[in-house]
Amino acid sequence: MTALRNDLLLRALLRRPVPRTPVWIMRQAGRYLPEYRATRAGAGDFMSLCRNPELACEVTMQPLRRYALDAAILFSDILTVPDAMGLGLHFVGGEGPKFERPVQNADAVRALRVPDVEKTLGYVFDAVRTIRRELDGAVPLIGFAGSPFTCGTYMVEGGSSRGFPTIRGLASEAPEVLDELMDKVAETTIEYLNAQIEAGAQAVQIFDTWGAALEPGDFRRFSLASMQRIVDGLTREKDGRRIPVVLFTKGAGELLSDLAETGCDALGVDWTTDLGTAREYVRDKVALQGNLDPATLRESADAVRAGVAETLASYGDGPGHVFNLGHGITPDVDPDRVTVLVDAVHELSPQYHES
Ligand code: 1CP
Repeated sequence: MTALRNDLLLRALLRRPVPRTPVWIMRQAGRYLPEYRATRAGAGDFMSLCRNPELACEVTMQPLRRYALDAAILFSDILTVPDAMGLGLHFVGGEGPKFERPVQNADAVRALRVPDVEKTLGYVFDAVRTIRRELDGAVPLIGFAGSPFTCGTYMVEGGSSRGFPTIRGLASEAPEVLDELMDKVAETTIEYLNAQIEAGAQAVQIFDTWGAALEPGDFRRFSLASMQRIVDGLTREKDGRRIPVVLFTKGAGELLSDLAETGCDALGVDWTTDLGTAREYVRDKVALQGNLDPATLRESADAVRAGVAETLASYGDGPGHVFNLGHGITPDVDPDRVTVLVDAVHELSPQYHES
C-alpha cells in the first residue's frame, strides 16, 4: 500500500504535533456540490449511489478536487446498518429516510438478528477499497457508522422524527427492551466498522446525532454505554498505525467529560459549546474536532474568515484540534464559501502550533 503523504489528520486526532490544523467537513460530499447532484441524478437515487462502489468513490473524491482538505470520508449513510438488519430502507423524495419494517415492540426487538456484514454490507467495503486505491495515499480515509441510539431512533420511529416519542417511550416503560436493541445494533456496528478498517478505513467516526435528546441518565445507559461497547470492540491498530476513533454526540455540552472517558481518541463538538470550554471538560484527554456553526457558511466571505479565526482562537495553542463544522454542511451553501473556509484554516492556524 502506498505511503500516506498527508497524515495531519491522524496526527492531530492522536494529539501529536502538527505544523497547522487539519481540516475536513462533515457531509463534504453532498447536495451543495453541483457535481454531486449530477452524479446522483445519473445514479437514479441516493441508495443506488451508495450501493455502487465506483459512484460512491466518485462522489467521495469530488470535494477533494475542489478543496485542500486533509481527509476523505467514505460516501455512505448511517442507515445502511439498520437496512442490513432487515428493516427495508428507502428514501422518499424530499421526505428523507423511511423503514418498511420499523422495530416498535419487544417481539420485534427479540426477532432482530445481527447480520453477516460481508453478505449484507459488502458494497460498503468494496467502496472503501476502491476509494483507497483512488486516493493513492493523498489523504487518509475516514470510515463511519451511526451510534446505536441514533440508528435506533430511525429504526423505532420508522424514519426522521421530531421528539422521538416511541423510542423515548421504550426508554421509560421498557428499558430492558431498549437495552437489547442497543446491544444488537452495537454488535452489528462493531463488525461493520472492523470490516471497514480491514478494507482500508484509517480512522472511524461514530455519529451520535440524537443521543443528547435523552436526559443525562438515559444518555449514559443507552447511548454512551452502547458507544463504549463499540470503542471496546474496535480494531485499534493496523499495519503499525493506530486507528483513531472519534465520537460525535451533537449537543453533548458537559457530557463531553463522560464521552472522554470511553477510551476514544477524539470527540466532535458542535457549535453550542466553545472549544475552550470543551477542552476544560475533557482536560486534554482526547483531541477535539469542530466546531464552526454551519450557518456561518451562508454569510459573507469575511464572516467565514472571522468565524474560522474565532474557532481557532477558542481552541488555542497546541496540538489536538481538527477543524470542522459543528454539524454537516447544508445543501444551500455556495461552494465558494468552502474555499474561503479551507484557505483560512491553512493561513491562520500555523500560529497555534510550534513550527
Ligand atoms: O442526495 C440526497 O438527497 C441524500 C442526502 C444524504 C447524503 C449526502 C443522505 C440522506 N445521506 C448522505 C450522506 C451521509 N450521511 C454521509 C456521507 C459522508 C459525508 O459526510 O460526506 C454521512 C457521514 C451521513 C451521516 C448521517 N446520515 C447522519 C449523521 C450525521 C448528521 O448529519 O447528523 C444521519 C442522522 C443520517 C440520516 C440521513 N441520511 C440522509 C438523510 C436525509 C438523513 C436524515 C436526517 C434527519 O433525520 O434529519
